[in-house]
Amino acid sequence: MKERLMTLQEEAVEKIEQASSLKELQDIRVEYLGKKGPITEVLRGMGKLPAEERPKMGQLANEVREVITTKVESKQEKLEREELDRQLSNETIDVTLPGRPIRQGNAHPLTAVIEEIEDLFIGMGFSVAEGPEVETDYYNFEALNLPKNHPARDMQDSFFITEDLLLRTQTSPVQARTMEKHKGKGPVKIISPGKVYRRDTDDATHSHQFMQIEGLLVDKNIRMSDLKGTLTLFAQKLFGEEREIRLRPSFFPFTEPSVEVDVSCFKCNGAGCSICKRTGWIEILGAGMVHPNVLEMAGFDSKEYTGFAFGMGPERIAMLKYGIDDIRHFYANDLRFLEQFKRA
Ligand code: 2NL
Repeated sequence: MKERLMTLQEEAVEKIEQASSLKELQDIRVEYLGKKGPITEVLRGMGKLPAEERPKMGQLANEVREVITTKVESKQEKLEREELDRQLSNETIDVTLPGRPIRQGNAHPLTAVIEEIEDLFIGMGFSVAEGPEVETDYYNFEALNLPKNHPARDMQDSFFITEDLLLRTQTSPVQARTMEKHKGKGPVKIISPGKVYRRDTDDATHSHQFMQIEGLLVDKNIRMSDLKGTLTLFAQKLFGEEREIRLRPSFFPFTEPSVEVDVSCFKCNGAGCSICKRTGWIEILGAGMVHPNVLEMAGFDSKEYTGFAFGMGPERIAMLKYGIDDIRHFYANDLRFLEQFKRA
């Protein structure tokens, strides 16, 4: 019986050492130490032994069981450690790999130009004003000295929603609304950037929806020279310190007198080139002294107050500044176009 026990121990230890997985080890433990295993069997057979041998044999059987149990436990620990090491090495993170670049967007070129213009005027004490894109006939036309059936309305083909509502054709209604809120007391000093709409057929230089920035200054003793000085600074900020402006007589229903404003050509410095069509001058905006009718309708006494106003198309400014040849590029959302205007 003693020999049988020693053989079992040897056999079991051998198998345990060979075991290569936790499952295999578990099976070996059950095989040798389980209720139906050989050790239990040996212990059951003890009844047949002479009484004086029983304690010795019992002790030996327990020792064998103890040896196998300890072996299984240490082997189990070893296998578990190996499994963990394997997992850890499979899951290693290579911290030296370069990171994936985060795609960074940039401001739309129109947004960049509009914000540059806003910054300039904010720097001169103007505020930025906004208003509705769906406007009443009154604020879009009548309050700007364009009564119903006036022929000057033909200059702005419009999208009407009802008899009395339309998509604004200019941002001037924002100026009219702001003047009204001041209840006849100056100064009013605002610029109004925003979307405007005209019933035009889209081509390289026309769009049914485009941006406009208008400016308005109403106070006592505002003169044409204030307009010229303000717009000179504007032209120099956008097109270079050496620029000059020139005013040519024009007509707008809401200003009197009215002027077109040209900037000396930033490409040829006035000598004449293809950009300025050999004139040395580039038209950049329209302006004038606010018509007394417009001041009166908005609640200002035109004997006490005067003002200047101007309006420009940021698309045109951006096209000139960056040499863009088609207004439709601004609205096509083509990244090959948009990514060329990363702001510093
Ligand atoms: C242009 C010309 C202009 C104005 C806009 C204005 C607004 C009020 C009163 C008087 Cl409330 N004037 N705005 C004045 C002159 C010209 O725009 O060619 N824009 C693209």
